[in-house]
Formats: sequence, C-alpha cells, structure tokens
Amino acid sequence: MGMLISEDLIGSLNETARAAHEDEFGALGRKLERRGVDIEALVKRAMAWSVAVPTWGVGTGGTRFARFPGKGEPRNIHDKLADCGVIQQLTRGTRTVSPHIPWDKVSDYNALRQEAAQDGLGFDAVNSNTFQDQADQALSYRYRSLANARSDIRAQAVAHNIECIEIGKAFGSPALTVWIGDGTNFAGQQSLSGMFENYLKAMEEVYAALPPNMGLFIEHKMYEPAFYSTVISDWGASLMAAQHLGPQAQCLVDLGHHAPNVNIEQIVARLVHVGRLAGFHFNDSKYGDDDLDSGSVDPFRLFLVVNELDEAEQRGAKGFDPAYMIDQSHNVTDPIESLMASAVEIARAHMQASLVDRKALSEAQEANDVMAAHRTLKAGFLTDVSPILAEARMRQGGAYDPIAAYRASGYRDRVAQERPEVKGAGGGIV
Ligand code: AOS
Ligand code: ZN
Ligand code: ZN
Ligand code: ZN
Repeated sequence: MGMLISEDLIGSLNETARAAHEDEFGALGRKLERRGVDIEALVKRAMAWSVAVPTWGVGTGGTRFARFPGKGEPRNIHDKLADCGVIQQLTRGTRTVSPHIPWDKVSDYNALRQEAAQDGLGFDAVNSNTFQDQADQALSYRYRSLANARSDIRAQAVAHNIECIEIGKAFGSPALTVWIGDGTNFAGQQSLSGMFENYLKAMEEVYAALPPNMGLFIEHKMYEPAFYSTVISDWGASLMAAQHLGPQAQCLVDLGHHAPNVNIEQIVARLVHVGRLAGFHFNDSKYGDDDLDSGSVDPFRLFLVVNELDEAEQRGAKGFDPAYMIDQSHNVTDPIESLMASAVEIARAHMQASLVDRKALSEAQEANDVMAAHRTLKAGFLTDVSPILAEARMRQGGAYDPIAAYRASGYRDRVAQERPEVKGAGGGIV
C-alpha cells in the first residue's frame, strides 16, 4: 500500500510551519545549552523512540453500555493496518502494531507480515483472548478460562494461547501477552487458591510452547469483568506467576489496572529491580480502567512512570528492555487522532524524562535536599519539548502537526467511501 497520506501535502504543511518551528527550536536549543544539554542528542533520542499501536485501537471502542461507531470504521485487519500506517506515517513514533487473536485472524500470517511491512510496520506482542466466546468455540468462558475449575475448558484456553504463540512466530512478535478476565463475582463462587493453582498449571503448558526468543507477558488487573475476586489482580500475583513459570515470563503494567492513588511508578521500580518488567499498556484514567487517552487527564503521572523507565535505562538496569504499547478505548474521538495525540504525549513524557539531570538529582537525594531533588525532577516535566518532537518527526518524513495534516488529507472521508457504515449496538470492547 505504501504511503497513505500524500507526501507532498505533508511537505507543504511542514514548509508553512517551518519559520516558526526553526525559531522555537533555536530558542529551546539555546535554553538547553545553558543547562549543558545538547539538543541534537535529544532529537536523535526522540527519533529512536517508538510505541506500539494495538490493532483494535483504530476501531471505535465502547463501554458495556454502548458503542457508537464512527465514519469509515476499519472492516478487518487490512483496514486496521492501513490506519496504523497513517499513524506511523504522520508521527514516525509507532513503528509496530500489537495484534489481537482472534479479532485479527487471517489464513496467511506471513502475507500479513509483508503487507504490514509495506506500510512501514512490524509486529509487537500478540494478545490472546479468552475473555469472550467466539462463534466457533466448543466450550464457553462464561465461568472463565485458564483458571476455570473444569480441565476441558482450561485445555481449550491453553490451546488458544499456543495457537497465538504460533501466530506470533509468523509475525516475528517478541512476546505473547496474556490478560484474562478470570475471577469471581460471589464470595464462595470458587476457591481463591484453587483458581490461582489452576491458572499456574495452565500457564505452565503455555510457557512450555514458547520458542526461546519469545516472552510471556502477564497482565494484571485489579477488577473487571470479575468484581469480587480476580485471579491476577495485582503485581504481586503477576510476579508470583512469572517467577513460578520461568525467566521468559514477565509482568506487564497497564496504567489503568490499579487501585486509585496507587503509586504505579514505584511498582515499576520494583519490577525493574527484580528484572521482570515486561512493558506497558499506556492510557490515562480517573477512576479505574477508563482507557482514556494517554496524558489527557494526568500528564504528570505519565511523566513519573516514564521517568522511572528513563532512570532504569540510564543506569543500565539488568535485563531492562520493556515493550511499550498504547491500550485505549476511543469512544468520542476519531481513533486515529486519539492514537496520534497519545503517541505524541508518551513521546513527550519520554523527552521530559530524558531532560532530568540524573547527576544533580542523585546529589540532591544524597544530601537529603528535598526541594532541590523535587525541583530537579520537575524541571524535566516543565520544559516544553514540543520543538524536539516536531523536529524528530519532520526529519523522518512525518508531520509538524500530525492531527492537522491528517485532517487536511481527508483520509477519513476517503476510506468512508469504501468502508460501509456500521450501526452501533450494545456491549463494547475492553
Ligand atoms: C484489559 O482490560 C486489558 O487492558 C487488555 O490489555 C486489553 O485491553 C485487551 O486484551 C484488549 O482486548
Ligand atoms: Zn448507574
Ligand atoms: Zn491492557
Ligand atoms: Zn485494561
């Protein structure tokens, strides 16, 4: 498919913005120089950054109450790849997609890999799905999957995950991500310890099917869809499972999957310490797993999490190689716009964290100079790094303003002509 948005259009819009951009980029460069920071090194760092887009994220999400589809919804994985290609073309910071099985099921995964490569995309972790029933499925997951009390249902869930590993091999995916909805809604419904043990036994079989270069990412979530108990509810259960399974198992942190006010950056620090941080699902939230756009509610919290990652990277923490993905549900915006804005906000947090003077910070911490330490950290957050992000995008052929370029391109109207309108229905997508 190649370039989805006209390169001439991107180029001419960038030219229009050029004079103002150079002025602002120059001013930021001088400001950073006074702090002893080389802006050129930061631009290179920004250019190397990438976060994966989930294939399901380009479709309109929903809640359990309703879904309101937009114009030109992607009909299949091919349309989804095209939309992801647009996001990458304009932002140049989303080089991979994270597929979901069975939603992205096709007959030839190698062909799909080629197709994605034409849009400049590779594949990130494969996500399995045993939280829904599929049409052709023998046994129901109503009472859940890998932790089910029934061994035949567990076996079906294991087989699905092993199929996902096989698909991941064809994609060149670095990992399989397993998030399950398993848990209970009634006290006494199941044995709390029995469910965890069933889960571990089932996951042992999944783990045994991994090729040596593939990770097994365990994603915890405090509650929902199960509301009384959840099998993998927190990083404690996740870490126990990972340590039980072996070195290829790691803990994935979704920012929406914790109790309100939990210090997620400290969880990150603990998982880095033990060498088990698989990576992230980025989003923002106010109450729970709201799946709002990254950085839209509390950009400082996003910064604090990314700051922990930057700190771990700078000091060369052992085994530190996390996978980054966006995991959001876009209900009231064009998903392509939301994903581009989110990719930019995550990249912004990465740049802000890169600006933290780690030496000054550890000196202030050593001296117990609380205010100096805080101000040193905050200085990163308070720097407007927009010109660096724009420069990094434009040097790679991306857009000065991705959303403005997307709107000017008329892409959504164009695809709406080929993609028939879908009517909204009830229950949505997580
Ligand atoms: C569910 O709450 C999790 O965030 C999952 O990571 C993800 O949203 C799901 O696997 C997508 O279907
Ligand atoms: Zn109500
Ligand atoms: Zn997630
Ligand atoms: Zn979630």
